[in-house]
Amino acid sequence: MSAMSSTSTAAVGAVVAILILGAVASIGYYQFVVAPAETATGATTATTPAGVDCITSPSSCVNVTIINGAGTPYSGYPGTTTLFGYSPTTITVVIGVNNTVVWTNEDTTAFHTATSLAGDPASFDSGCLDGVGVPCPSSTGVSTFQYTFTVAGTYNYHCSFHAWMTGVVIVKAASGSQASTS
Ligand SMILES: [Cu+2]
Repeated sequence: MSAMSSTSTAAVGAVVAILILGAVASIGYYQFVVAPAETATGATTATTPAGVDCITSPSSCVNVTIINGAGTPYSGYPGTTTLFGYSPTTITVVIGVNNTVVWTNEDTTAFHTATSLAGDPASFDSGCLDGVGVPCPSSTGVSTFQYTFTVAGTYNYHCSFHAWMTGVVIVKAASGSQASTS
């Protein structure tokens, strides 16, 4: 009897442990996935601006795909020397019209980022975006990144993990309100 009792005690302990882990995971899911703007440090970031819902307002947004095979240079285009990773590689957006860009990692071979480079008019960084079946080392289940450009200019960006992955976002001022240089 005592053996059975200790077995069921252990079973109860395991269930309790699983429940606690589940609660922790749920809190983590809420903090980092459901409410990414409220980071664990309490700092708000500019990476998920409020007010732009690309699902309900797709015309406000431009989609960029991180293509399958981007983690291996040239693999997507046998025989070419063209560097690649983002599709379209170069996009042009207009402030107030379609200046929210959504990157989605569709690569089944690697996780990636979309990260601005020094000299850009403003900075952005997706952080690690999960690949399809390829979670980031500290994955929170995020494979898309949305950023709204509010400063006109040309942005060169890259993947922090793969130097050959580069892209360009050309941001134009809204027509009739050219940016002043004075
Ligand atoms: Cu990459």
